[in-house]
Amino acid sequence: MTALLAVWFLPERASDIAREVDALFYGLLVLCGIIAIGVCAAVIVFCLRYRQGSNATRQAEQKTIPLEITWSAIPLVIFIALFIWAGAVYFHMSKPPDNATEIHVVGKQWMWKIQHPTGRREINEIHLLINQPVKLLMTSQDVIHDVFVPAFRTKQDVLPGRYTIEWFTPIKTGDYHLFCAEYCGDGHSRMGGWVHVMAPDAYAKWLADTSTTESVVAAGARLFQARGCAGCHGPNATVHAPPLNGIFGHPVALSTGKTVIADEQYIHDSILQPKKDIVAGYPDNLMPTYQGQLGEEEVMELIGYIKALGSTSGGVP
Ligand code: HEC
Ligand SMILES: [Cu+2]
Repeated sequence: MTALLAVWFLPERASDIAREVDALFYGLLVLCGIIAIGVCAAVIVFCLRYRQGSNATRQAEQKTIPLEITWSAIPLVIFIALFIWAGAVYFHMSKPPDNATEIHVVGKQWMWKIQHPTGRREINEIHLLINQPVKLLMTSQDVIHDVFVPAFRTKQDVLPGRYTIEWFTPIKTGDYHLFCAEYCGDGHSRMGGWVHVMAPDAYAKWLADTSTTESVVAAGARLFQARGCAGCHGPNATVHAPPLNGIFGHPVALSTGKTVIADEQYIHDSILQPKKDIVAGYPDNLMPTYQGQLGEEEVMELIGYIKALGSTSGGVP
């Protein structure tokens, strides 16, 4: 039945989450519909029964407490159930599986810049393999944008200076519209493109196209040398800087006594605003800021490289 309704009202369902989102949507729609019909019916019945001149009793009800408890308790149970249902869908949408392919997305007025782990870049287009979970690591280099793929039922703001993620598993081959869903200036309506979900053989053919030069990790490694990071963080550095091997995903003690997990945002901020969080036991004025010197795409490549560094102790090789 919901499949039939989806055909009528909603765009195609091309991701695994779409089914859950639609079920929730129709659940709410049916519930609201039942309540709306009930209220309208009550209005009509009361209009007729208590119309001027009718001889219905107009005396106030004496014992109203049981009635009030009933009409409070029933909606409470229904709303808590809805909360749990929606919460379950929300948590599913916010936690990408470990085997998800990570794709970098940078929004700017007015285009989407995409980079695959292989290093391959695209603009306003994303080629994906069917049934392979995808995690988009997203940021903006100017104003707030928003990645919206109706067929996947996923939508997430993309913010300057901050990372957000969006993940899904495409389950149907085809071309699906990609929109920017946050008004971002003149060219907003043109800021969109296509997501191409491909079968394994077509995807392999697309991948084999050799326009790719270096992988994200290789590009990050190159930047790490070229931008002087290795001069301080490398194994032969004479400077007192923390080694970066294996820090990703692990706790870091800060000079304030707090401990944070070294996630993408932490590393991003360490590079662009090094004064924000100082690692305990290290000088606070040594690491230069790369604000204005490294673009968001380059910072993402550096993060890709730092993520890939093994957990061996000592400096960066
Ligand atoms: C002049 C030396 C120097 C250079 C160049 C430098 N860093 Fe640092 N970096 C430091 C020092 C010192 C710290 C520790 C103090 C702090 O947190 O600011 C640090 C901290 C960090 C941290 C946090 C480490 C942790 O253990 O939590 C990261 C990530 C980082 N740097 C990445 C980079 C990257 C990427 C580059 C190149 C784009 C770079 N650094 C260039 C000296 C340097
Ligand atoms: Cu936009």
